[in-house]
Amino acid sequence: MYTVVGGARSRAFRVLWALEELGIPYEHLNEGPRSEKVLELNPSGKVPVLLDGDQVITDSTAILTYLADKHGALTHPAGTIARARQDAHLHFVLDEMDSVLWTASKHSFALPEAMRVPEIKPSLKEEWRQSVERLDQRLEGEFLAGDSLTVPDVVACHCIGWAVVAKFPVENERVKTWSKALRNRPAYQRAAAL
Ligand SMILES: N[C@@H](CCC(=O)N[C@@H](CS)C(=O)NCC(=O)O)C(=O)O
Repeated sequence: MYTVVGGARSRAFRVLWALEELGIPYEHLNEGPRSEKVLELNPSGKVPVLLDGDQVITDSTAILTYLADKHGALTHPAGTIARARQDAHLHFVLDEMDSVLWTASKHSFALPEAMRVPEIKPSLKEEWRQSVERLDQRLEGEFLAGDSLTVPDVVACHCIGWAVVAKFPVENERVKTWSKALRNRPAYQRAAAL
């Protein structure tokens, strides 16, 4: 039995959505970052954490890749060119989308107030605008890597939702259409209901 540790409003959502797509039962512990339970499992205090029996796996994309490889879905097989391209999309999403939003979050609420630099926001918004345009160029149609949902779609779509909450605009029509279709998937809706 898998246990997902981390609230559905955090990056744990990516893992909950993936498990719903895979149709695998799991338990969900709605723990916030740095809770006593989370610190026991992950010394950095970050969520999500996945428990596979008594094994602990940290970092949302490591967890997604583990689940996808183990269950043979949401991924191209390891060692193929298709997988290399899929992983390149994933690294793009982490470098150019997740990191921009996380830097914005740090300077909005995560860092101690005295260390926040609100003046960084306009340049992050411009970086974000460029990233969304680059995401558009990467879309192969309905998905990022081939003709079905893979790990980078999950992470990128989560970032789009995060951007909306953070008031980082998403104006590209193709990206809006792609993310809307993903959000309409029953598995996404089930995870969102958590
Ligand atoms: N690269 C990690 C980042 C995890 C992360 O930063 N999670 C946030 C919540 S979405 C957190 O726990 N932040 C608390 C902190 O940084 O102290 C992942 O993808 O899981």
